[in-house]
Amino acid sequence: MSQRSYNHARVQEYWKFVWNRDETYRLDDDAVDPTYVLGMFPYTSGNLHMGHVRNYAITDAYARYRRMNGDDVLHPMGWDAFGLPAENAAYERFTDPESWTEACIAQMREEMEDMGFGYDWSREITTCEPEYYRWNQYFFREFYEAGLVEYEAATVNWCPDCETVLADAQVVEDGATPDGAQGDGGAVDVCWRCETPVGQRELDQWFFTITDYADELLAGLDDLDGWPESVKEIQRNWIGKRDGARVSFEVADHGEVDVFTTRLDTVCGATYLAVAPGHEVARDIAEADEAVAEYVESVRQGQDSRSMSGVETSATATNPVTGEELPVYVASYVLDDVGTGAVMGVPAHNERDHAFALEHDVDIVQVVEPVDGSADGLPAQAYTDEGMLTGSGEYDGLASSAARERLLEDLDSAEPDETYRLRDWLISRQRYWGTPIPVVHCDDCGPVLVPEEDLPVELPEFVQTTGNPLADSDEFVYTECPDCGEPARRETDTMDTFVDSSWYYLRFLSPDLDDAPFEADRAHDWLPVDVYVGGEEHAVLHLLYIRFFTRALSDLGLLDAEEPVQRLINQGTVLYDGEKMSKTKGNVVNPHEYGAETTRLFVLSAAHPEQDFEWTAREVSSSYDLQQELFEMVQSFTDGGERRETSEAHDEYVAREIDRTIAAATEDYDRFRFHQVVNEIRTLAGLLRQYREFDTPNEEVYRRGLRVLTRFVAPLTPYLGEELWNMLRGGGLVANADWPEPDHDSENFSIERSLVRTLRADVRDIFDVADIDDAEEIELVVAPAWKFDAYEMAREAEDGDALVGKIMSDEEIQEHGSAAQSYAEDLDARRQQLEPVLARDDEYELLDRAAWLLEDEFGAAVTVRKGEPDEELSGKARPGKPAVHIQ
Ligand code: ANZ
Ligand code: ZN
Repeated sequence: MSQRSYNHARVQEYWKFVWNRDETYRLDDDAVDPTYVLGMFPYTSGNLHMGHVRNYAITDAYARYRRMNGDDVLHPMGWDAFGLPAENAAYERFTDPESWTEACIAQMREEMEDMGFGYDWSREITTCEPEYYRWNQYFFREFYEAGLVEYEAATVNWCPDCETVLADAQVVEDGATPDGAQGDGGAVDVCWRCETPVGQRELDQWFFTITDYADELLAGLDDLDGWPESVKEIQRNWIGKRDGARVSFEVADHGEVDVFTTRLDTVCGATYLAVAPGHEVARDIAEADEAVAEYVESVRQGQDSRSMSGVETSATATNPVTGEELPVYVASYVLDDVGTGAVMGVPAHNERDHAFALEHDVDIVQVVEPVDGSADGLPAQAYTDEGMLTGSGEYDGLASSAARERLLEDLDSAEPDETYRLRDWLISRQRYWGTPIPVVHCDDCGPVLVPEEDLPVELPEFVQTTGNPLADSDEFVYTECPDCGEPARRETDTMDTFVDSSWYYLRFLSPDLDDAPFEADRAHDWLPVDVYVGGEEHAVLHLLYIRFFTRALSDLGLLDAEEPVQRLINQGTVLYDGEKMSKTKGNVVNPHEYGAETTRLFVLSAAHPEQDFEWTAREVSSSYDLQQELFEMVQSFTDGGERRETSEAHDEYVAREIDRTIAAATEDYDRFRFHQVVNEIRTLAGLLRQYREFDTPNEEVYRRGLRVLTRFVAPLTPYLGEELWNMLRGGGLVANADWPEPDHDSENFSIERSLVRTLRADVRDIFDVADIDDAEEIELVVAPAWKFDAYEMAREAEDGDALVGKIMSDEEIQEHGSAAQSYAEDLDARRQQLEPVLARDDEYELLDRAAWLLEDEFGAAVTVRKGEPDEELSGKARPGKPAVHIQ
């Protein structure tokens, strides 16, 4: 017999060829039972790293499992191809972002194919292609017309030397590199190109008004049962809803100023009013007051970065409750776009107000004290907890929450209000490698949308420049106004790449469509994505934007889905020596170092997808060994050897254990517990080897065992799966094979498993404790029938029942006298912990079939019998726990 060992490389090449030739993973357009399995598509960085491999091994294993269960599985892949790193690489390598990106994609696609990921490559999408990004522009238009786009001044980084706007990532600390390590505190922010210190500027920028959806996005989280709690909590915090009140203060000569507060109960402690530098009243006052004008300008220029800076104005405000006159400040810590852009300053009870008051010598007036009389820390620090009101006239003695309610009733100038931490989504980027924003600026008409028929607005050719290559291209910039036809300038900002990834999951459904971004009917059939897998770092930006887009597109009538993703899995981190594998730490393991399938199998077997795990060479090699072992088993089976046709008790045991493994592994697959699947595979393989050595195996049972093993391993190591399936003459590809089903009812499977497991452990203990080394016989005695009856009564008893009396009132049990009495008492004591057991005959049969395991392990003959009522061994036996007698 020729014994080959498993040749990974050859097997891999062969089946890769077959899959491509047969388009095995191509999804039929007329799918009827859709399952959409998606991994977050990668940024095109050049190489697959271990994080990618883990991410995509998870989706691939699950997609393959669902396919074998008969689903029409959509499992696509594409490229998040725009972004700043491509631009940086172009400068470093004197090339252009497009060529660099193409090279990265070619490399990554090849590595993915080696890994055996079964993608429908006919649906591949690449976000930097005009066929894709034109739809970003289309959505921009749709959003604009629906009022979801704003064009507003915002502060940006500015390099005075390059005379250009810098993205945050282009601002580095002195001495660091753009993608690089963080310097120590106190370092200066400089331009990544010329190292000139960076300033701030106010420029008009494009925003998507995601805040219009703050409420919906927040409420929607409650229905996302398939999302990890942690991600939902991060999103909740990010949206940051705050309930409070809007109160208006009368400011002499400037009218009413509204403030937003979460602590209306502290209103009597307000000792000043502060408005943001961009607030109407600040601008108003600045017209007549030079000091204020200077301050506002310095903040605007980014020159005043002291956190508690501010300037007192000559204006005064009236406290609506106390009637006191309060000073009015313009202060930079009050943010323009939070709440109303104005606050009532309560230094005694708010930390920022406290710091401001110390800096500017404003009064600190306590109006809340701890209910339990504990220390409040004032005046050295703010007391920010709730408590009981003091110094608040008629409200004294009320608890904070009661005071807020009363004040809301009493004050005409106050009403309930809420605010969010969430800001609008700034999508403008002053860089080249992104989707051009489809707008033309006309001196007469202002910003005008590029008409739909003129889309896409394509990127001009890349040039190496200090500024924005789009702005450097006259051909790109100078155009005509779509409205009036006069000369006009194109917008030179491009879109944040998160726009690209906010709807790509829809494009996979109809990747070649050229008159719409996606087909609404198909989206209706396929959404939401059944399983979405990716890193937790995307908990907010990407996963919030994709939810926003889905809702916005539905409101625009383009889609009818509220949420894009049903089940979200954040894969854990692969660690090396306790740290995340990363280039900068120099602790990366190249996924190809150990061979594609060994790596796959290891990352899937090491832990639950959501758990972190440590990369260890020893465990990697055990993944390698498992593949060799399975190969050897199948090979020696198909090479021939003795087989038996007859069927005995131990064959039946193995047959049923195969059933039990099918049930367990199937449930594990359903719950993404691939590491448990691997345990099931190892255990069943071990059992089959033991069986083969114990006796000439029954042909049918053994073959079935190997075929089941092959189908279990196929989603994890698909190349090996195909090879084994082929050797076993399984018929067709294992990728398309049917998932195995148990031959028997699975109801008692776990009871059976644990009975045998406990029994073997018990026998081992007895051998150990009694120091037996050559036993002749092991006798297993099933408990007498009356004990099973009593056990059943105990399990069925209601909480209040007097159990002992009830059991003893049964005539047949009664007959057994004091033995019955003490067993009844024992059951009564354990009545909360009584696990279900098999019926007596079933227990007997199970033991009879499992007897060979003991025979094999302990080298003794095993007999199994049902105990007679009054013999000694019966006294020791209990349901689910046979008596063991060793001679
Ligand atoms: C008065 C007050 C008294 C407040 C007090 C708090 C405690 P948090 O604190 O994060 O829940 N605020 C409102 N608008 C603001 C703006 N535009 N810029 C900066 N701060 C602003 O957020 C709510 C609080 O943030 C509000 O409640 C307000 O200060 C401040 F003992 O009002 B509070
Ligand atoms: Zn015009």
